[in-house]
Amino acid sequence: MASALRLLTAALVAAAFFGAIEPAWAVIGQPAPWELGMQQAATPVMADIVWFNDFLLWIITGIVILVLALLVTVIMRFNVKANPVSARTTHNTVIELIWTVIPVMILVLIAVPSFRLMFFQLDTPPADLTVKATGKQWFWTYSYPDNGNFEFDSLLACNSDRTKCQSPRLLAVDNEMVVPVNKVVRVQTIGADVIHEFAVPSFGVRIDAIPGRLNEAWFKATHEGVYYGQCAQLCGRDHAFMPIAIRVVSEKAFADWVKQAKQKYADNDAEPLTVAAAAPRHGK
Ligand SMILES: [Cu+2]
Repeated sequence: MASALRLLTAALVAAAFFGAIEPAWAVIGQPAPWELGMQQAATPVMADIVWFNDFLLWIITGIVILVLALLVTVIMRFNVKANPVSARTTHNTVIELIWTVIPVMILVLIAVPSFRLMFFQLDTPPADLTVKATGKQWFWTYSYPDNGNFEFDSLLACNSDRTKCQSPRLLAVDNEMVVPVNKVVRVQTIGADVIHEFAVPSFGVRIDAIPGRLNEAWFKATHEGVYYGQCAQLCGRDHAFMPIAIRVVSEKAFADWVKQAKQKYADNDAEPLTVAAAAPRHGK
């Protein structure tokens, strides 16, 4: 018993320790060693998700402590030794009202910010630009329909047997998706072969890419930088090797990039947007 208690204390101290120094290791937009919480928020939606998570944690903690206290009271005060003659009470209107009304109030307290967050996340505001992300086995193709309609493939930046990879390993890609900072970006997702999922943790974006169905999500990145995500639906052999990398840049840098990208990916223009490529096209 004592050793179990010591183990628990050690675990709690370790958790507090790693929790406390987490920000020192955390790099925005990607996972960090020993990370316990969620990735740092880079969009207003993700900031709200983090807030809601913490809010629920407080409520859950309160409920767990209350239930534990009730259980301990029952065990100590109403066991056969402490209370040999049990009471015959079967109904108590006041307490029945309390244990019905209070949980309902707690649920309402949770439901209001929960629904507000859901609408915030799912209701796309007027978008400044649209990027279409097509999930393919096993890479992403990004199209920019309102910036010249160019498109390009985004592949894992590793050699063929994945012994040498660019950093961050298994997240870096050859051609990043580039978007301007502080702009509402509408992401349309579709699958070209099987179901994939466009998931970027620090943006609070997670939306299926389904063949034959155009899905939509949005984000507004508030800081420049590179943000990483991964395909989040088991989509076959190389599911783990089709990361998402989004570079958020200033408006001017974005305009420059669009100019270059239009030329660089010009030969992709004639291709239909959602046809599955037979093999990843390198070197474009
Ligand atoms: Cu996938």
